[in-house]
Amino acid sequence: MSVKSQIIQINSLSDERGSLSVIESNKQIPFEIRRVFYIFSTKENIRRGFHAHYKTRQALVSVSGTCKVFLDNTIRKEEVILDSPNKVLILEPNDWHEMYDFSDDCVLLVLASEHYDSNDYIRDYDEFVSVYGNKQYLLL
Ligand code: T46
Repeated sequence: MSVKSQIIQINSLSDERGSLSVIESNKQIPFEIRRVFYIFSTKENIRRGFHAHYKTRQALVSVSGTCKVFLDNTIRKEEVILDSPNKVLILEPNDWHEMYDFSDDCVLLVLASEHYDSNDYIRDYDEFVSVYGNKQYLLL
């Protein structure tokens, strides 16, 4: 697990027809993909997320439009702007995250390392700090 967010730039295959981008397990992103979901038609001024995970790693890419992601791993807080279908943000389990400022046309694609399990979520910030806050020295 890292203390800095990992942003991966992938290459598009572009020709006279347009562009195609590829993300494969353990190639462009550092984990096996077990689940794919996407967030779209997000209403104005909505903020989503507000959680970290115990196990799940995720890759976020705005395949259309833009949005912002706030990250907090208890020792650094950071805002990342997802504004390109070739910019992939890797979220580690210890990254508390919130997504906001979705453009009307934003489609946020998420590739996850685990199947859906509601027990893998840490939705209480104090619990998040107690789970990860005193372990950060291990991540440096
Ligand atoms: C995350 C961010 C980036 C399912 O039934 N299966 C699923 O795979 C997912 C992702 C969600 N759900 C259900 C659970 C809720 O009843 O869909 C509903 C909305 O999910 P949630 O409120 O968790 O959505 P976000 O946008 O707050 O968070 C989601 C992911 O859940 C989360 O893992 O990291 O996107």
